[in-house]
Amino acid sequence: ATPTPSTAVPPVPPVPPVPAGPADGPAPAALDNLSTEDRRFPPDPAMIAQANVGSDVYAWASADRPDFWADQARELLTWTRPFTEVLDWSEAPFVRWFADGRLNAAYNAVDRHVEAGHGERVALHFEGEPGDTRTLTYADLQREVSRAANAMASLGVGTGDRVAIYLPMIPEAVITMLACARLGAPHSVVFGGFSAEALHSRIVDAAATLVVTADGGYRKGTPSALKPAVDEALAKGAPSVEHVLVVRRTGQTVDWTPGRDVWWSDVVDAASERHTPVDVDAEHPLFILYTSGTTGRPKGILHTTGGYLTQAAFTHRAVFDLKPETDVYWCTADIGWITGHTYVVYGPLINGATQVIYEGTPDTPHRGRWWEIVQKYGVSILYTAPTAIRTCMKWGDDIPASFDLSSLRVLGSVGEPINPEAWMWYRRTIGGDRAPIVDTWWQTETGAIMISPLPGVTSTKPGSAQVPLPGIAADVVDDEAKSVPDGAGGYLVVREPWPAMLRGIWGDRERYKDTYWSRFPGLYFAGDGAKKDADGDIWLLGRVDDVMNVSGHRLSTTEIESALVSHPSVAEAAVVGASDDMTGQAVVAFVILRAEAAALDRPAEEVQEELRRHVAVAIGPIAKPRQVLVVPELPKTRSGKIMRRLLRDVAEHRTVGDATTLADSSVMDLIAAGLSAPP
Ligand code: 6R9
Repeated sequence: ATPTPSTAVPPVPPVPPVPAGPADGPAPAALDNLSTEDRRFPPDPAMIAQANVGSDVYAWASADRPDFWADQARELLTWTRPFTEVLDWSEAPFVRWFADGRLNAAYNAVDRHVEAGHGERVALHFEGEPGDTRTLTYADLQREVSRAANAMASLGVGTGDRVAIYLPMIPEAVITMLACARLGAPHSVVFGGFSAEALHSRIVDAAATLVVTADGGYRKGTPSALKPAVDEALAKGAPSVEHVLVVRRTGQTVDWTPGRDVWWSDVVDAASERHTPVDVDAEHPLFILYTSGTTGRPKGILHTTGGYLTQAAFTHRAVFDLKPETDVYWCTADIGWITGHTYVVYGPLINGATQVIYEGTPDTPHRGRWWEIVQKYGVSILYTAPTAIRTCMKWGDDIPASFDLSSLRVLGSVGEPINPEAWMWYRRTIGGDRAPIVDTWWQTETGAIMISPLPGVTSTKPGSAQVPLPGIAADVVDDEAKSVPDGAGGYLVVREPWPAMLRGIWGDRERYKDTYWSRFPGLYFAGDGAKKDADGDIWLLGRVDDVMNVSGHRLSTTEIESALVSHPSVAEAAVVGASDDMTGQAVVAFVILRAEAAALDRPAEEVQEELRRHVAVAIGPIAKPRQVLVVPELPKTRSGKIMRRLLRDVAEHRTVGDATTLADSSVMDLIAAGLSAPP
C-alpha cells in the first residue's frame, strides 16, 4: 500500500455536550468501575480431567518462581549444556536466565522430535490463498531447515549476524526463521505489509547482512509484490547487506541485481540436507522484532534464547492445553508479529504440535474461508484477534453455521481487549458454547503470554484476561506504585523478572530503562491501564493514553466500546476522548453498523440518539457519548489495532496526522467522505 499524506477532514457538525452531573443520574463516582459482568463459564469436568495444567501449579510456582521456571526449562527444552545458574537480576533491569546453559532453538523445535520417532508427524499444513497446499512433516522440516541453513552459511551468514526476513505467510517464512536460529543468526522479521521505508530503517538499524524475501505473495485474490520494496529499501543505502535471497511464490517478474540477488531455488534446493545446529549460550540473541506504530527511530525489541523458549513452550502447552499427538492447532497471526514468532513458530514447534498456516485473508475467495479451513483440517485449537472476531460477527452467523466446527476445543484471543459481546459470539457461534475461551494478555516486550485463564482451571468471564500465569508476578498499581485493592483500577505492572522478558532495545540500553522501568522504579510498566474486579481478576482497559477523563472521572474506551457493540445494530465501535470545554474530555464514538441494521436505512439522528442512550443505560450517564458517528470503516494498523489517534484528530476537527502505518490508507478518506456527505 502507498502511504497517503495527511488528509484534511471537514469539521464534524457540533452536537451540544451532554451535561454531566446530578441532573443526568446518580453520583458518577461508582462509574469508575464500569463493567458489571456476572456471566461465568466454569471448565467442564472432562476438560479438567485431561488438562495439561491443574490448579495446583499456581501454588507450586509462587513458592519459588525462579525454581519453577528452572523446572520448566529442564523439562520442556533439550540443553546441550545444562545450566546451573537460574536467574541473575543483579544488574536490573538487565536480566539473565539460565546463563551458563547452552542449546539450539531449531534443534529443539525440529530435530529432537525426529530423533524421538515423530519424524512422520505433520508439523505444517500450509494453505495458500489460491488454494494450493503443502504438508511438511517434522522430518521434512528438518531437511528444509538444514538446507536453508547451509545455503545461508554459503552466502556468508555466521553466528551473530542479523538476517532480515520480508516474506509472506508461506512455509519458507518458518523455515528461514528456524534456519537463522540453527546458525545462531538473530532474525529480524519485517511484516510483508510494511513499506520500503519501514523495511529500510529496520535493515539499517539491525545492520542485517542478508535479506530473505519473495517475488510476492497472494492477498485478496491477487499477487502482491514484495521484491520491489526490498530493491527500493536497499537503494536508499544499506551497506551491511551482502545478499538478497528470493523465494519464487507468485511468478511475478522481478528486477535483478546480479551478484547480490540469489534465487532460493538455486541455492537452497541444491544445498545439503544435513546441518549441525550451532550451540549457543542461553542469552544468545534469538531475534529482534520492531514494534509498530511508534514515532521516531524504530524500537528493536531484543529476545534471547533459553528463557524465551522456556516461556513460549510452557505457555503454549498450558494455555492452549496442547496435546501434540491429537490436536490440530491454528494461530492466524502473521509471522511479522510477536504472536507469529511465539505462537506460530517457537511455542508450537518446541511442543511438537501439528499446525495450520494460511497465507491469505479471511474473505478470499469467500467470507467462510477460515471456517472452511477449520473444517478441512479438523482444527481443534484456534488463536486469533478480537478485530477478526468482530469482523466475522459483522458478516453474520449463517457463514460459520454452514461449516462443521465441532473439532474446536479451545479458543484463544490476543491483541486488544475483547468486548464481552464479541467474546460471547466467539464462544457460542464458533465454540458451540463448549470450547473455553482464553483471553491472553501480553506484548512484544513480554515475549510470551503473561495473563490468561487456564482452560482446565479458570471459570472464564467474558471480556477479562483474569489471572497472571503461574510464575508471573503481574499486578495493578496506583500512581504511587501501591497495589490497588480489589474493585479498583490503575496501571498494569510486572513485579519480578520473567524468562521471556525483553533483554533490551537493540543498540540502546538507556532507552530500554527509560521506556519500561522509569515510571515506577523497580517495576516493569506495560503501558496498559487495568483494574481488578471484586474477585481480584484483571481486566485490561487499553493503553493508558486511551483512558479518558470526563469531568474528573476515569472512563475506559474499551468499556464504552463494549457497551456499543452490545447493541444489536452495532458491529464495531471505536471511542476516543476529544477535548471539551465543559468536561475536559468528551466521549466521541465511531461505529460501524451491522449489515441488517444498515439495510433499514433509518435516519442518522435516530440511530445516534438510540446508541447514546444505550451507553447511558449500559454504563451510566457519564459515559454517554457526546457524539456518535456512523462510519463505513475504522482505521487500523496492520496488526489490527484501531488507531484512535487519527479518530481523535477527526473528533477534534484537526487535520488528520500521520496515517502511514494504517493497513488500508484509504480508510480515513472514506470516513471523511462519509462525514461530509449530506444526511
Ligand atoms: C501480543 C501483542 C501489545 C499491546 C498490549 C495491550 C494490547 C494485547 C491483549 C491486549 C487487552 C489482551 N493487548 N493482548 N489488551 N487484552 N488480551 O498483541 O503484542 O503487538 O506488542 O501489543 O496489545 O495494549 O500492551 P503487541
